[in-house]
Amino acid sequence: MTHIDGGELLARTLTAAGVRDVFALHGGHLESFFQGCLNNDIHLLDTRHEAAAGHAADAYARSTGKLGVCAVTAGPGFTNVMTAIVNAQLDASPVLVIVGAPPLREVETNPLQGGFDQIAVATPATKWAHRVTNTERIPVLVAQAVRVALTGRPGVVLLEFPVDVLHMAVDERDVWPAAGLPRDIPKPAPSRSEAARVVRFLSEAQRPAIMIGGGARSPGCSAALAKFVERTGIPVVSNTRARGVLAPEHPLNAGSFGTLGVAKAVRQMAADRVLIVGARLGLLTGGRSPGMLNTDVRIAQVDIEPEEIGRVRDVEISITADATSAFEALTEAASGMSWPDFREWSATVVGLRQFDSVMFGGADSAKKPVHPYLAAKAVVETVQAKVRDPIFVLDGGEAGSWAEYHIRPSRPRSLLGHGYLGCLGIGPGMSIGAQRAFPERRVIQVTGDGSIGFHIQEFDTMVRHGLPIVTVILNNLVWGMSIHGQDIMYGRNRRAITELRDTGYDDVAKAFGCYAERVESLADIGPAMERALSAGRPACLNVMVDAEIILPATLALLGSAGDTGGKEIVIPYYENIPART
Ligand SMILES: Cc1ncc(C[n+]2csc(CCOP(=O)(O)OP(=O)(O)O)c2C)c(N)n1
Repeated sequence: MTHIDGGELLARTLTAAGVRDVFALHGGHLESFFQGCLNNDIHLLDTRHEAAAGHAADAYARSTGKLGVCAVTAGPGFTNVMTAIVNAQLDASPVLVIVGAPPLREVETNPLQGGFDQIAVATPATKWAHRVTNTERIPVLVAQAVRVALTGRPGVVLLEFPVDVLHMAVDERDVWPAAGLPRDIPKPAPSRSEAARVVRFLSEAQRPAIMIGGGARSPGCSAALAKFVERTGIPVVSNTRARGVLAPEHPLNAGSFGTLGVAKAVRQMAADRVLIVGARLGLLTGGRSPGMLNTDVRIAQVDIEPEEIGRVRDVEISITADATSAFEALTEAASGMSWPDFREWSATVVGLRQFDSVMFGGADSAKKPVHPYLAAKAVVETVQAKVRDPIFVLDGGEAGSWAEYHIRPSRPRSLLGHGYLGCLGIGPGMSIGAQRAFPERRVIQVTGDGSIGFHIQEFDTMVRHGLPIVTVILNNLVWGMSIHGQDIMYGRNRRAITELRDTGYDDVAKAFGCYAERVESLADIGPAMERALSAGRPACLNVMVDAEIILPATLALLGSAGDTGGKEIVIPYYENIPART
């Protein structure tokens, strides 16, 4: 008779599911699992805060498309990881969170690190959250968790392991095997008639566009999408998560969703029909406002999650499908058809994708502190010139967006940043997760001086684990996006809690063991970046940038830049409220 404990069962099942890496921070509640990881060659990467472990697991998932896993202790470990859970869940990232708990045998005894219901807290924030109460069933429940995380619209699953359940040794013959570990992820496809309808719908457009989101990162989608647009001549815009699905130099790549707004504002040309694939309607598609899409735009939407289709706006054609299968079916339906000539329209939108250079390209390059657009350009262009297939992680309020203007990912899953949670402080953990997933690629984090403060201690994790991440802090000595909004709404003499000081973040990074520099002029940024990239260890550049420059998106998020002629009550970041008189 062989006995086996819960931690070993958990580690073995994860191994069977293909898990090789777990991001964690120690807590005795999970001790038998950590021992199981040692036995099963699961690599444990320990961070200095549980949120960073969660963000790392999330980034591992975002950058690979595979399951990301983190393990945190009962009580405070769980509450600390909560932010990362919500951040991943809102962006449909497949993450398994393993959390400890006091012994089942001791419930309601005011135990250590207990006294509240973790599953009740996690349930509304996850796809599935479950308390494992029986050691013999660990493999089958872990298999179920993996399946739920990865199939349909991916998401976060949380399994709570009370310490007695995890440390209990059971007779191996009583263990339920890990039935149902996913082999292939199901890929629903449109029917022929659905595909034909979409193709007809697009062929009757005058100014059609394809909008792709995170769902378009599914395997094979890049090739399927390229084939479809080359057949039809329809330009493509993407949100941050889908950047790189279509090659940056592709003649039909019109950049970000924002290009559609620019085409409206600058050329008075609006898309009349759009096909939205794997992207949710809402914040990122301009909400209900006509800034990006006219209110009468006609929409066909493809999503793996049918409930998502039609949110905020009316959708004429709804299709439940995986993005790759959808583009394959559409290409088939489109073959043999003759297509209208969209060249003038597509050349217009593609030509506007670098409108930022019109707005900011002429900024004074000798000025100190440096214009953030130019600083970010120097950082990103140096990386893109020196490094093959870098991964960028964007954090900060405005800082990351300044960098995003310049980033041209040559493949999908290479640009990680904010999603619906809009959560500052994701950068260090995400960089760690991406670097662990791709040890041979370079990971560059661009963040703000406010944001780096949330998890500055993760420089220690980078150093201990030999992760040569380069962190660039665009330092404007303020909470930039916050102070800009505050100034516009209430005036510069009404500042409240939006100012910071000239902290030596580079000194802090050095103390943790990083290579670090303070950079004050534009001309120094490129060479400093080269030194950081070749330092052979984690590095940090503290780049002084001009606090007076406002990111266009900050103005857009304030609606009418705060000047509504008294007709609206300005609500930062959301729809203004009409003032009824
Ligand atoms: C965790 C969290 N706290 C607070 C906010 C609100 N917030 C949004 S942008 C911003 C300012 C960011 O400042 P910084 O990181 O210095 O970047 P900058 O805008 O100056 O580039 C703040 C405080 C948030 N989004 N997330």
